[in-house]
Amino acid sequence: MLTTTPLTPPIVGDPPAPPSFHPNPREARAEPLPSHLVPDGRLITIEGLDGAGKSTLALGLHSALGERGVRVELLREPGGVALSERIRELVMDPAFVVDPRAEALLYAAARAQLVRERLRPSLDAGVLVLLDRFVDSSLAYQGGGRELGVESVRAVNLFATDSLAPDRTLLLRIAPADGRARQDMRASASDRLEREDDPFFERIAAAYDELARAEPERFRVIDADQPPTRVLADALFAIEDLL
Ligand code: ATM
Repeated sequence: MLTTTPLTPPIVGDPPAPPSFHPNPREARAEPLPSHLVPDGRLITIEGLDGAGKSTLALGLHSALGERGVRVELLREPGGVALSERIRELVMDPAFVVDPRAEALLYAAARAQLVRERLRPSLDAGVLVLLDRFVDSSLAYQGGGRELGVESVRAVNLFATDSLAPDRTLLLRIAPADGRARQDMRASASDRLEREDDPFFERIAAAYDELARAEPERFRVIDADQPPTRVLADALFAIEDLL
């Protein structure tokens, strides 16, 4: 049985180490590295329908990479920083009826803040960032699920992220009915999106498949209908070239 571990906000790993002061001038020259010598960080995003096991995989990858000595940080969307966590509460609250365009803009606003406040600085400091959902979620959920169209949602998100794109995207693929069944096994109450009907999730699944087909270099599709240890092994294999 799949075990899902709820992510408590904000999801963070080890923050980039601050530059340290060395009384010895030789050591001081060695650190911090000039910016052109700091290796680029990597952005790895994890995508899929609710119930696919993204959060379990994100936690597994975070500890596996940490054990290998990789400087890695785990964040989630919407969320990861205080403002975006507040937007998360709003956008997932079943008490609101949210217009699809407003919904797309709320996710984009949360994303813009995360990029500016956390994501860009970490990548610039050479950290590998694991991100549980990113722009592809908006393309699939709002572009496909809400039928706003992938290209219009993409345009809003290019603005929001200042065109930041993942180095690799792991798509956990699961049949919508199986994702729904896993969701139903959770003790927590359904959020606003989880209350949508089956065709909504079928459109999202189709949009994800289309995105993966369009960018085979960036996407790696992983069968989510496997034990979590197999999913983790597949994911590690899928990012090996970036480590
Ligand atoms: P998680 O449950 O994976 O944390 O995502 C929150 C919800 O927000 C999820 N809902 N369901 N079902 C997917 C949805 N979502 C979007 O619709 N668009 C987005 O851009 C993002 C990041 C999430």
